Formats: sequence, structure tokens, C-alpha cells
Amino acid sequence: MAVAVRCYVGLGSNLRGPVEQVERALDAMARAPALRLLARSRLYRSRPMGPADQPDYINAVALFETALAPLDLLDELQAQEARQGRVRGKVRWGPRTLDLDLLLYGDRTIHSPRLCVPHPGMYERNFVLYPLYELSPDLMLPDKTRLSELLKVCRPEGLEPLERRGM
Ligand code: ROI
Repeated sequence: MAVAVRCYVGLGSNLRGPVEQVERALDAMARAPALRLLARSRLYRSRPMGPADQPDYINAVALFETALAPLDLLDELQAQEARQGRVRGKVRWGPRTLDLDLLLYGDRTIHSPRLCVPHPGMYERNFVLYPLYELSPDLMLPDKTRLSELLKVCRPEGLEPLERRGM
């Protein structure tokens, strides 16, 4: 078996019960034979990035270990989006039922037609950086940028951790 790699996945939803969408995806990924869930952040409510006339999002970040190759992991994430009936309007940056974004795949940098890692949007998105910091405050990105440095210039405006629901 290939060596296991640590991967971070960003989760986001703002349609059809966003909290349940994100929790359901986390449960499914925790059960997926090819993935081992190591840690997950709290849920965060975030103001939409993109058109403002859409509901707030629920976001979280999860840390996995997997032996899947990057594109196989992407297939796995997209299959889960589809299982949860991914709905996405025609508007660019419009609302969606579930987004599973591969943020980091070990310390690899990947530019392929289907996949860019690190996720190009993650550097300035508070709804990615803050949950990521919760999981791995000492994280260094493949280009040697420290997560803590990115956070210094990333305001938490519009971002709010949700209380954890009872177990
Ligand atoms: N905005 C927020 N707050 N959270 C998201 O997960 C999110 N995802 C997106 C766009 C439309 C860019 N905006 C978002 O894909």
C-alpha cells in the first residue's frame, strides 16, 4: 500500500440544512474505508463570499490520512458531494448544498486541469484559515508560508464558531 498522506479538506454549505449537510459529510468521510479522519474543527457560520443575496454558510475543516492519490481523493470527495445531492445554481459563487474542497495534500503542490493544491482560494478565506488553525496552529504550507502569518492579515469578520451540540 502507498504511504499515507495527511490531507486537509474544507467543507461548506448554505442550502438544505447546512449544519446537517456538513455533519453528514464528516460522518460519511469518517466511515470511508480509504480515509482515516484524524481531526475536525468546530462548525463556523460565515458570511457569504461572493453575491451577498444568499444564506450564510456553515464551514469546517477536517484532517485526514489517506493512501489515495490526489485525483482518487478528489473523486471520493466529489462522489460524496453527489451522494448528498449537490445542488448548485448557475450564478458564479452562488449558493450550494455541499462543497468539499481539497485544501492540502501533504506538502504537495499540484496544478492539473481538475485539481489545484493548495486550494488557490484558501490563502485569504477566513472560513478556511481559522478552522485550519484550530486543527494545526503550527502548519506550514508547501511554499513555506506559515498559517500563523496568513492569519495575521486575515480578519475574522463575519465568522462565528457555533456551539458544539451535545454528543
Ligand atoms: N462563502 C463562505 N462564507 N463559505 C463558503 O464555503 C463559500 N464557498 C464558496 C463561495 C461561493 C466562494 N463562497 C463561500 O464556494
